[in-house]
Amino acid sequence: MVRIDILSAVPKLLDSWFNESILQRAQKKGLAQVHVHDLRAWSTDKHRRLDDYPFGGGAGMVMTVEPIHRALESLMSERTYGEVIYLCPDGQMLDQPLANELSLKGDLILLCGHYKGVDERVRQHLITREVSIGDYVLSGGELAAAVLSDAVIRLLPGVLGDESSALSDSYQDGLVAPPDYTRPAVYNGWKVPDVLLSGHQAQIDAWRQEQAVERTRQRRPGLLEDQDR
Ligand code: 6GU
Repeated sequence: MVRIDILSAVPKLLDSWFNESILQRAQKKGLAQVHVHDLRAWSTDKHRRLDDYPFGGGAGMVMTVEPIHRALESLMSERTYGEVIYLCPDGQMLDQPLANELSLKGDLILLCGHYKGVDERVRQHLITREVSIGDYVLSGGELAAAVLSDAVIRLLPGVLGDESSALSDSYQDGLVAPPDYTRPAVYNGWKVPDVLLSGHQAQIDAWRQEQAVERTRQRRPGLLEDQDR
């Protein structure tokens, strides 16, 4: 059982997400638990504020250290976490190898930034790692936390129906996935490749491998370069 605790200033953004989809199945099967916490619960401010003006001036607000520190102390007094991850646009880029690594870490805390982000001392002293989901800016870390949780939880043994399907994902072997087809064999004159109907498994496997390599060359040539590293 992997437990993911998400700290957010806007927890209701995430509640519906984790109560649907594959993630709900994983939770029902007892393979994962996701707990979304409202950071305001740890604010000592009389208005439950989580942010304040930046020292030195400038636009935007900064999330203060204290509620985050108190939230982390409270969670970490209950159990040991493998990582405390701050989601931010300048973190390490999430890719499949990182998702694989995080799926082996045990319980995780995900801290969602908002406004301009958090006081730098949170990043220096309270977290173990910083992750981004891509080179674009979102208005908060919640979507990134949902993306990261999905990528990690679906890798846990037993979450996907077909045990092999997480391993045949795009990117898992450093290639994008080959094309899939289902019935009918001809639709509107559009035909399924003959080899897939041939019943010849070795030829089918070879065709899929060839397609995966060719598609990777066309769409994600960088993945082929990464394999030489
Ligand atoms: Cl983790 N947070 C925000 N605010 N923007 C992002 C991101 C995270 N990853 C990519 N863009």
